[in-house]
Amino acid sequence: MKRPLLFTTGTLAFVGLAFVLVNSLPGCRPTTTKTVVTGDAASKVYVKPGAYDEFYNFVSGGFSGQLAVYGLPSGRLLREVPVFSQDPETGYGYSEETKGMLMTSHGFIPWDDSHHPELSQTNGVPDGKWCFINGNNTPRIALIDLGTFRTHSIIEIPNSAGNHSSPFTTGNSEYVVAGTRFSIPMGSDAERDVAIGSYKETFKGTVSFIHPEPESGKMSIAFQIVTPAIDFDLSHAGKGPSEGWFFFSCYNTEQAHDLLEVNASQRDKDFIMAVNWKMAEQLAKEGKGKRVPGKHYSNWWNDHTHSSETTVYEDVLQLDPKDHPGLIYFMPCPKSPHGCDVDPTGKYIVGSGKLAALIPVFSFDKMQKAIAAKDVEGDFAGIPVLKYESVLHGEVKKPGLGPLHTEFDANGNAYTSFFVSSEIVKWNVEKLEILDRVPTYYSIGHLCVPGGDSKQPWGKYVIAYNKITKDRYLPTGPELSQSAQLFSIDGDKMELLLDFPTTGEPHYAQAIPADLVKPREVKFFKIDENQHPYAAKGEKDARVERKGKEVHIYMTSIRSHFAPDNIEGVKLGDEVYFHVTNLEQDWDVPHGFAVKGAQNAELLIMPGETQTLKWVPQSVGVKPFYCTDFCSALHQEMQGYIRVSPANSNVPLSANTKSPDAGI
Ligand code: RUQ
Ligand code: CUA
Repeated sequence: MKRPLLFTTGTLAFVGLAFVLVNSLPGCRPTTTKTVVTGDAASKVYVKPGAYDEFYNFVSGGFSGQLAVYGLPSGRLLREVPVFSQDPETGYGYSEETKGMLMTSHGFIPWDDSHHPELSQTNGVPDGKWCFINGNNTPRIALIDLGTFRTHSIIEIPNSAGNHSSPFTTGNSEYVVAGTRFSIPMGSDAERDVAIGSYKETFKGTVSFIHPEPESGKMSIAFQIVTPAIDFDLSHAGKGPSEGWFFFSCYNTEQAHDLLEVNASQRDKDFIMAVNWKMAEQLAKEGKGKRVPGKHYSNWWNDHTHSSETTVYEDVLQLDPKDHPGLIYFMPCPKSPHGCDVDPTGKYIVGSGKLAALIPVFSFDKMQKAIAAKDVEGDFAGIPVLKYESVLHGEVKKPGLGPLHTEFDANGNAYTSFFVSSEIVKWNVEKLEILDRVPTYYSIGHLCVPGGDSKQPWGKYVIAYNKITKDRYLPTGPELSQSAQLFSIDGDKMELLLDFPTTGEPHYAQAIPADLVKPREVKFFKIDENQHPYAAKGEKDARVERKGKEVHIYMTSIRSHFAPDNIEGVKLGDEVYFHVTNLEQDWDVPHGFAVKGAQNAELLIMPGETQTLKWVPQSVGVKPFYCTDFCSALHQEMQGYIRVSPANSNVPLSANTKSPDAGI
């Protein structure tokens, strides 16, 4: 969804003439074009054949629902990890084992809109163990295991709608958070069936704290804090001195429920909400709060049974800040803040107001003093609102138009993206001085510095994720792929090195040195540890069994044959389950499995794994099946037949399990 304009005329008045000028330029091309790439840029991104990239870059797929992994500095696409969307290439969400990963209280959901990858952390630094990502549409958080680069668990967030402010992590991944974008009515059916016009009285927001178990990666909701009805946009955890707090940007403090474009842009300032999560954790431990209705699914991938497992929860622990003074505070923040970023020292919180002509930087220290001195300007729906001047470290003046997101380097500098003026601006956090600016092509959304939201940024690059591509690549019809741009930040001035296309719509992204991820790699699954109930751990186990209308085929695959490879005795009306075990015990030898007329997908089975394709034959005849992944010189011979007879046939069920390995 590439929208050339962030706002329409209804809101232009707020930003003024400069805004009109920029927006009326074709393709938002910045006026200060600096397209010249210096001669040695190519050598800085060149990764010679056979050599590895220095960083992994985990990039959200946006409306693709997936997570893409690129190498940096080359910009090479290494993998697309299926997360929230079915993937016929691997069978994810189609195989009997993986379908459960996409189950929710709304039933099976084959898609979502994923915005923010967030790496797990130890002591405030990304550790290369997991990558989290949010699903916006049907509120969920996924955890991707960086040993397998597969989705390992997905939890649904109840009492939430539009899980945008998510899944940012605390310093030791004790929690990842989920703040609702849309406030909604909650509770019983009668409490939820209310007039939309009663928004202010009956709607509520929530922010949820999700705990991933350190060993298993199973996720559960530790507690949920209920808030006045507003929209939450983004968030980040405190660190260092601000460890124990979480900060969320909020807009629509006008509490509008229609025409938000205009009606949620009325107030001069919205809020950053500060949450004392250590206090919330303590309250939860003490049994405070109450369990409220909130049915949700928590799905988990078992690497031994090669199957998903689901726990369904009926309720959730909710804490109401009205009962617990000190749990949350609001800090006024100009105007419709989007990004909410905490610098590496943990002393400063940056709010980026989409409609603001400055960047406010808040001081955690001042915030604590204001809380102690009860230095409030009033309350919002019962929640104390601290005084802007009292919590402000200072403002970056005239930084650009439409600030969205900020990342940091290790030298006290911040890099803020500006959608409207289409640029990255570098500034000093302590001094609030602008140091440099570079144009982006075009209309940057998020940006990423390796480790740039952590205690210890690795720096080196800033990558822009742009919403509009226009003339940057060869045309591909009405839709162009979105684009990323890599800049060096080693010197005082940012330097453009590379453009590369991205899949889906990149929102946020994170990058980590490859050396922190590589040692964790799983190269294959051990066949002895395969506990799949339908595994055939060797060709001697290959067989066919009938249970009423179900035919279960225990099938093995190894270079370059299936056992069994000829099956007879299936009848129209049967449901056939191909349980295929890949017997290989070597890296990078998946086998595929496809059968003619299958209405779901293929399977791509990793070494040592068992996966199941359900097939309901629609006609009589002999149907072929084959391996879809070119696995050996005789890959094309890796094939077989299954005979389908009429419903009343009495062809006996039989299977040819002879194989070269068995000496035929
Ligand atoms: S968003 S482009 Cu993170 Cu969904 Cu800012
Ligand atoms: Cu197995 Cu091709």
